[in-house]
Amino acid sequence: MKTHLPPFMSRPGPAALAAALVPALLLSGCNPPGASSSSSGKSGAPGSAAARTWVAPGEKDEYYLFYSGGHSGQVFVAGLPSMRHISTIPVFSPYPGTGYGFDEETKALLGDYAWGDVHHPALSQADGLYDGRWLFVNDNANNRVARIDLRDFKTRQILGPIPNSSGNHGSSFVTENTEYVLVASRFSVPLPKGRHADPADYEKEFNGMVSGIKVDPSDGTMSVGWQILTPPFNWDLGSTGKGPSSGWAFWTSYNSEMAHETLEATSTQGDRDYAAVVNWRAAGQAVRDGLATTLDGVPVIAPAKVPGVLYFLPVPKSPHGIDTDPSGRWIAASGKLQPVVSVFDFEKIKAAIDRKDFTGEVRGVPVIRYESVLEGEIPVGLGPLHTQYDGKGNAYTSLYIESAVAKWKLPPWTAEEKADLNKVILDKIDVHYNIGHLVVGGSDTKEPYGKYLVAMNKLSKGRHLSVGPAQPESSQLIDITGEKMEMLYEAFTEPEPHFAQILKADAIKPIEVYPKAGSAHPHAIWDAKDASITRRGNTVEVKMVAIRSRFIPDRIDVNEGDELVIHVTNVEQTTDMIHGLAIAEQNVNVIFDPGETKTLRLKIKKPGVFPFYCTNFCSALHQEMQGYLAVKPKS
Ligand SMILES: [Cu+2]
Repeated sequence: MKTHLPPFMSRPGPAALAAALVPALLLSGCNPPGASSSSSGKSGAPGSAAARTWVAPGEKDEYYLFYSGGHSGQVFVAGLPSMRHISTIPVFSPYPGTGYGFDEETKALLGDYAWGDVHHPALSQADGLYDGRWLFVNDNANNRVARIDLRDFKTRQILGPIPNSSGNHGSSFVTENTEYVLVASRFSVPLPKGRHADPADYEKEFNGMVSGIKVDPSDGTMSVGWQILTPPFNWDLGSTGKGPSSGWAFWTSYNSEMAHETLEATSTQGDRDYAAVVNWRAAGQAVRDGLATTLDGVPVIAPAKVPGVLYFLPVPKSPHGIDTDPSGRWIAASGKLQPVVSVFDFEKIKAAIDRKDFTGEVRGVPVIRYESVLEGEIPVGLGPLHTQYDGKGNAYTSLYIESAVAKWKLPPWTAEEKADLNKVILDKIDVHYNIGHLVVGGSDTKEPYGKYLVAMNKLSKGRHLSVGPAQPESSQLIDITGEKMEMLYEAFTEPEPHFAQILKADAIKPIEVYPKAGSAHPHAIWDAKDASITRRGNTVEVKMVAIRSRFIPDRIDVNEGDELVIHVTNVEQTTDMIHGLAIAEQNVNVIFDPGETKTLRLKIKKPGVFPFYCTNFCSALHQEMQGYLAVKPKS
């Protein structure tokens, strides 16, 4: 490691700061061979990178980073630039850490599923900017969309399985004013769901779907608004329009071949696949005009019969990402198997649609002429996947095969640049390794923050202490404020981040407690004197108070075979004063935030005495916060 003196060390400062920085210095200073020159930081000063990610104890990060947790079914929250994991938000999977999935309210959210596959988080927007209200995430496996409320960082709704749609990969993409969360099906199935068809008849019998999930502006409640029936193309990633492309949305597909087996070979035959160009405003209008047919309770639009709703746009080759720039004019789509990003001009797309500049149609859906709407093919490198924007005219594309991020310049280009688009590639930085998604804060808004880029890498071999045959995923923080990208920091996460969103910390003000005033929970009790145990037939209903350091009541008597219902209110009004209720051998662990009321229900299956206790450390007398569930045998 070079021994540059980090700039801050020349200033007087707490010795603790310097000492604490040493590990960070070592981390960012030891770039392996193959790292690009820019990855070691300005003039090779790792201390500079360390100082820029250093958030001292007691200090707060500038941004939230919301990572998708993939098949963990969760969302991870980290701070930027420190990359410190600060919270886990369970969405599709039970999580004992917060008691999620143990009480009646969250059990009902999870329904029949014990997991989900979170891919693409999307922050709600107002007028094309993050409004800090909600985070939407999709479940690729079970065709659902969830809404997290950013007042308390809790999952408040899970919608789905969405009718007529299978493999919800192509979501969540939020429109400019959160009118809709747009989703598209990755896997096609015979419709209506539940109908059997031979996969050999895939092309004839299977269908894909684009869905508009309507969002109630008052409280965020989602419902399926409409759907557009599509050929079984395997829709992939999408993005929504703004500015000139306002009212439109785009998805790539990786199986325009409509192959149904050995896709690795059969779906990669064509030099181009189709992207969907969807006029979602027109789709909403078509439904209001009565042009849809109801299928499984949802108005479904057949695009051949409703012109103007759907167009196809060829994109090379087996594309993955398609991303609209902050102006809404430029749309970048990447072919995994072709080392270019195709940049389309939405003005040209609009003009081509208006003058019917089509090369044909597929099932009655016009195919827009590629050459007429292309602005240029940027030779970014191998395995381009996703593109993000900094709001200063630059784009950043992840290169899976090359394990790098390419920075390039958006149009307009000079004649000289246009003649050789290598000239618009401004920088490249190595990442470790095999990057999938990348995120620039606010890239999908009108005004990106443009300060940091986080590379989410699929493989991290050898980058960390070994934890056995399975390695954590790696995420790398890159400073994009200068001409050259600079590698600042590397962090590891649980499986498996697919995409992330970055939100300015001051854009939200989470609540500190659930206030007693205004508590509308029907079973909330705020005073120990209101605690009760009531028997009705075989059901025993308990209203319980949790307070430092007691459960009231702390003795519950029931009979074997009873149904026990306990409503617990944590009457604390101090932030972070959490209690939990675990009952031994009953698989119960419910956690109560201050001011929160939850209900748990259990069938008493065996006699005996079952201690219960507080699981969340709450005071010096936390150990004493316990009680007994005494169960008399049947006979
Ligand atoms: Cu407690």
